[in-house]
Amino acid sequence: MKNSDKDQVVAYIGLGSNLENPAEQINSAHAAIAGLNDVEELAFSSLYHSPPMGPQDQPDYINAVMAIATNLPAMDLLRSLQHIEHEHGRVRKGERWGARTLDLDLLIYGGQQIDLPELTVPHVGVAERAFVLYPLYEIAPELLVPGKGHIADLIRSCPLNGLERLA
Ligand code: PH2
Ligand code: MG
Ligand code: MG
Repeated sequence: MKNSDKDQVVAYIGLGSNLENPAEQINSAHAAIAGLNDVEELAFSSLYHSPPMGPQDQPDYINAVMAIATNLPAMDLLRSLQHIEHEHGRVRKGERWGARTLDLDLLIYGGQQIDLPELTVPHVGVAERAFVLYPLYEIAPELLVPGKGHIADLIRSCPLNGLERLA
């Protein structure tokens, strides 16, 4: 079901890739998200290079964060993001934190806190992962992360862990 315009929310999406030309995967996913019905792009961060969190026998990642305004309910947005992951050759192998061509995480959906088997918002990574927090801070330095606090405070207790912003 589609929400009406008055239900438009600002949402933030985390993008990550470490296979098959990661920068290209991120740029292509950016275009695919911007092209979704009922989604309007508000901002897109720089690309960031980051060492893998989790298993170390995998390539480094490219990460970015995108802000959108959308009328899509959170679960519909999640489905659309999963569809884009699939189109980019994402194969779910069941290995936690393993390599992937494209990972799209719904980080924040308006002021909502969602706790469903399939969807936790804000995303668990928002408060503690440098490759999420720093790109998010770049495009939303005043953001209040629902249930977690002001982004400036979260950044202060989050070391860079090798994260580098690409020119
Ligand atoms: N995503 C993971 C696992 N590890 N490491 C980095 N640097 N960036 C990611 O996006 C990432 C990760 C699972 O989603
Ligand atoms: Mg992820
Ligand atoms: Mg994911």
